Amino acid sequence: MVALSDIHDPSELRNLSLDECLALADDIRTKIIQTVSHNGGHLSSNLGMVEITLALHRVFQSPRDKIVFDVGHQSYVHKLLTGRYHCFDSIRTFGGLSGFPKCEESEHDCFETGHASTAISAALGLARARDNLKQDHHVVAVVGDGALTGGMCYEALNDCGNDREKTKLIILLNDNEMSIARNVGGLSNHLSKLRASAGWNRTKRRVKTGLQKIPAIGAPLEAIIHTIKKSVKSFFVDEGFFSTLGLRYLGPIDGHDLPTLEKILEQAKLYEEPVVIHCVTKKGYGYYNAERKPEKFHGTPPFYIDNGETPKSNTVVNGRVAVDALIELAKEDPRITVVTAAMPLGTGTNRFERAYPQRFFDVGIAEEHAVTLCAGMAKGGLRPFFFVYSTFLQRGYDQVLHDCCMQNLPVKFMLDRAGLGNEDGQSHQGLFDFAYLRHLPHMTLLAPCDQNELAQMVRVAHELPGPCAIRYPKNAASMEDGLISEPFILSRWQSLRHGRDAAILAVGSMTRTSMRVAHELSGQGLDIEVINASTVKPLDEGCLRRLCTLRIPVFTLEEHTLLGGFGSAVLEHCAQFDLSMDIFPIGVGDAFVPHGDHESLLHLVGLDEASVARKILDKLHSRQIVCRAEAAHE
Ligand SMILES: Cc1ncc(C[n+]2csc(CCOP(=O)(O)OP(=O)(O)O)c2C)c(N)n1
Repeated sequence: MVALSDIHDPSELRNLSLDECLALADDIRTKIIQTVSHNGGHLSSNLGMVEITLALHRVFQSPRDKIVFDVGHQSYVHKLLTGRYHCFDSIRTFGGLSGFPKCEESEHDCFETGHASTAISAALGLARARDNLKQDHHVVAVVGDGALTGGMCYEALNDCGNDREKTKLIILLNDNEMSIARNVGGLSNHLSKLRASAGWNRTKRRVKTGLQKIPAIGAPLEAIIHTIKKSVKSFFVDEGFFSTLGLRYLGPIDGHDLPTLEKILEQAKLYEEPVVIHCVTKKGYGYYNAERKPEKFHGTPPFYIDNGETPKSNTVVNGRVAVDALIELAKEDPRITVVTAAMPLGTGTNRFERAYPQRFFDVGIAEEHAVTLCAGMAKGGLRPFFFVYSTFLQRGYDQVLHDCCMQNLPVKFMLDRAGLGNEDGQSHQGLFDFAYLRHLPHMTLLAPCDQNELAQMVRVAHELPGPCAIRYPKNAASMEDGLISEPFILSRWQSLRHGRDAAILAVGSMTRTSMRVAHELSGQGLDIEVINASTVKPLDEGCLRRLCTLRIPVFTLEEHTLLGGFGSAVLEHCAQFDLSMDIFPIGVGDAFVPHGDHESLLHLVGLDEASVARKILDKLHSRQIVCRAEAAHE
């Protein structure tokens, strides 16, 4: 038997017997379970993808043939089979393998993903490039039924069905009936009907025997296609969605049945047009705890393999604080509704669903739709709150602008996972929200420094007549209570510590850092004021004027990109209103930030306490403020 550690290239898989492949499948599952139990990561999606990935690599010749994984969170098996076994233990750790496809890691990763529903568009683009450049290889998009709730998929499928330009493309739909949570919506219902109307188990058997009758590869093409049509047509039933779009549909087939998968993929290769292969899998397949709780193990922190438990933590994540505050408010105001785009658990809004099922809406992975849905709700008299990760609202930019802000509608955006600190890496860092929201007329932008302030902001945001976004990180660590003593007032920044040598205008999670830095620098005789700039738009003009009269250097500090961020806002304001001050923005530079633990990433971008202190000290040295302070101290 061949060991997984001996597979250095997917081409080696093609010589293996079925038994060897099945043994390999077991090894892959064991390796993934062990690694994810240690590092955390996307477990159940990958366990469900083992046979599909083996089949893909046995039938296609990567890297010549291109395989695009939608979202990319299910690419661990692919990584193990494409020469990354020996560094797989490092997955999702700082400097280690990414949890998503990364072109720089391997020539077998042909397109980078992280956000959902992009694979069909990307694969169609690769296919059209192939056609125009007169190349000859296969392109496969691997898409989950959850990702298929995203609007981009429909735009791409519609384009695939374009009669004039039909091209050779394989879309492998991995249908496990789950997004992160149970999948939602009409298409999901349609897939269920396909499974049911095909008489799923019966079809499974018939397809198997039917396919066994199909001649082996190398038989004359026409004979093969004729046989496929005869044998496949009677089993595969879609007269609905995909066929209507002009796409050939094959399925449903058992996505854990390796021989059947390989046969179907071989047949799909023969079509000169787009083919959808509908595979049915079980999320978490092969690990009891993940099969039982696929949502919990979709993206899991480290856990104990024997019982599936995660180490207990006493911290309350910030999202939960925000949702609980809203649950309270919703008692008083029946107009409050909550919307999520397929993230009820991650955003904590499943708690709101339990309290108010009729006022909760999971729209699937459909951020653009969610925003305009909220705009419609607001126009219709409701008070919607859209809980969404900062990075995923990037999708809904035009909807925020065009549908919410232009009409000044009371839609509230609760931006979770703002800032750094994500093992998921570049695609998931929440570093751009101020920049993509700040310039929109009517928008109010808030960033609490602790959980108490977050809860207060929910109430204040609710009372605002227009759109408002509150951004907060997941981690409670930088947001534990105790920083603010006065109530939150819109556009009124609170001074948390007085000082006469310099001031730090700190935003959100950076407020605690600023307090520590100021404390540390006080040991060197520096007296630094720390201001909690919790309203990022509109700015606190009074505070800026006061700082201007003090004539001290002002540092802005934010866990956000410098371009277009809070520091930029302060600079722009001061330039516009002739407030003459020395302003030094500190934040994230103009580069994508990779994956890693929060501490390492803060250090990497220079936002850890030591780096911030050094930056401030250097500036003050260069301005000779340090020498003055030292002299005064002595
Ligand atoms: C635009 C966007 N919104 C939300 C997410 C978060 N997310 C990651 S995977 C996932 C579910 C994907 O479900 P599916 O495609 O069926 O794959 P499965 O994990 O079930 O195999 C979601 C909602 C995302 N990656 N991108």
